[in-house]
Amino acid sequence: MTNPTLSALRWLALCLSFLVSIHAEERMDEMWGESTVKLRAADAEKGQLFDKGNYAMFIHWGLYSQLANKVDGKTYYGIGEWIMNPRMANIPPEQYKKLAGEFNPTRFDVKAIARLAKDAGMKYVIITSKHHDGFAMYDSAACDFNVVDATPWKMDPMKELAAACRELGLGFGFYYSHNQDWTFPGGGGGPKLDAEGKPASFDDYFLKKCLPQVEEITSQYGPIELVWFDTPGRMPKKYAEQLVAVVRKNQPKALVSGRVGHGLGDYQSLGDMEVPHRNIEGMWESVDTTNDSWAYAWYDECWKTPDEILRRLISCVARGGTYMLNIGPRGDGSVPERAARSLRESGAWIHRYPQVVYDTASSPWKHALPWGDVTVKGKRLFLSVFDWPASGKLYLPGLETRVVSAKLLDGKSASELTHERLHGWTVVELPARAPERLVSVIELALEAEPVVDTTFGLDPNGATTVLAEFAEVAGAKGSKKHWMEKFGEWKTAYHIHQWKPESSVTFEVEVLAAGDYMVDLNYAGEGRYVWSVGVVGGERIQNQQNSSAIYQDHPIGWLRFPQPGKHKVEVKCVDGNLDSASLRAIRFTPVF
Ligand code: JFZ
Repeated sequence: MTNPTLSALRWLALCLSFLVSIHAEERMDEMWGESTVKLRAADAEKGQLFDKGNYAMFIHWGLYSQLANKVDGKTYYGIGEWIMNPRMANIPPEQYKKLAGEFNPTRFDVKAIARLAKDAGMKYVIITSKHHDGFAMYDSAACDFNVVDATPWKMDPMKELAAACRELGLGFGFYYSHNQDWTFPGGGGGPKLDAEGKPASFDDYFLKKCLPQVEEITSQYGPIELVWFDTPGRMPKKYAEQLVAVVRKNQPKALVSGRVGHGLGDYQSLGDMEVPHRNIEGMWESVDTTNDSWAYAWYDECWKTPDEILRRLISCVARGGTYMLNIGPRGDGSVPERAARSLRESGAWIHRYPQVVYDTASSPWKHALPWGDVTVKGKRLFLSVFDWPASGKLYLPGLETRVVSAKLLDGKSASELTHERLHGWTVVELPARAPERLVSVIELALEAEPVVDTTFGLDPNGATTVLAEFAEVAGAKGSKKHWMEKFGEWKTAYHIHQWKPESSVTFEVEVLAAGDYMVDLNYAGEGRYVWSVGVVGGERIQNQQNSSAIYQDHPIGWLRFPQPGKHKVEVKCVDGNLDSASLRAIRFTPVF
């Protein structure tokens, strides 16, 4: 005989779980714009915003923001949150700590910032809880060098910001500098002696401040999306393991950034300000900033346009990653209006084309195309056209799956486009005018999931650049190089160097038609170089051009491709200072 109460309870539980799943589906619908997300019961929430939202707001805000890179009337160029560091203004810790007494950001508006992230199309917000300077931007019992105890403002912005984000269906999380702490004795890069003049160890910092603060930020601000640990340096693994354990204990559904160190993160964090050129497997993110500094810098008006934001976001998602874009509020808490405008305008586009960015798969071409990039949902390809062809034709190389239909989207409706196959290329007829000022989208419906030959097709409409990282290198070396434009403003390039007379660098390309193409080489070096460029089995050209310390395009000449199809193009450096020669790309422009 069944127990009527028990069966009623079971029925109730079943109904509740069903309602929860509908709510979750609706919530996901609301978040992704369409219910393509199948929630995994086990971790329905863990990493969904990261892995399918693909776009987040980063915020660098602290005492450094009020300096805005100017100290005693002198401007220090570079990333503002490093202003106290010896490599910037070299402010002694005790002098820096006095800044807290002036911090009164009355214009910090949590609802406006959450609304900006929402309007931007971002799915969660990650804000600096404690950067390398050691100042906690939340009410910390572990250390009184914090925004409530040490400032006239006496407010904890994080509780309200977390609530404002949740109200708008946004995730929330923290950046935390776990190794570097320049004002706490024993912290990485911090004082070596404590207030009593006794030597301070890293253990002192870790046990008195770091570990308790990570406990605080993961237990006092509700559910968080992720903890963005940063710059582990040479922090021993045991410390990182303890921090990860705290996150797992308090926030089982939160992700831990790759920069926690020792491979303990849930995903890979790429170097700063870098969008990769080839697809990367697994969960990873690019972090970038709306100008060139993470924290507010008075002089930095070098804002990314809405178009640049969309191109970097779409290409990051097309490579398989998540794009986290930073704003640096001023010392008074206000958000630079130009940054906000770029975020809103690019966000308005995202709200019209959610299917291009959210819950999409990476491009089967595994690299960008000359005119734009591609994201995928099952049998649908979204061609994001950054540069609209004046010829009225869009050329898509290598797609081996049959195209059932082609449509031009305009955010509200779709218009059919004619398309044909030509020597293995898909050619789509386009109207003269692009429907969008920023990025226009063509949707291709395929008869099956896309199968693609990823060879670089040389666009008949115009220039195609093939980066050195896609070349076969013999007798030279290909590797990534990083440099700083201004301090902390990192740039990345893959280059081919250590040339020898017998070095051979080969690019495989495909042409739709036989004909002449103008060849340019993008390189840096010292003095003049003689380059030889040849189609294997065909014409070879040679020319001498000068060079400079920065990468520039140099014309080599017209090169003939004898017939349609695939060709190998070999580049040799025949003469010049081979030790300094650094090749970054080759560019082909059809000559008709
Ligand atoms: C770090 C911080 O030092 C910086 O202030 C900012 O917060 C940034 C987001 O993160 O800077 C880094 C860390 C790692 C790399 C580059 C800059 N990296 O791995 O190339």
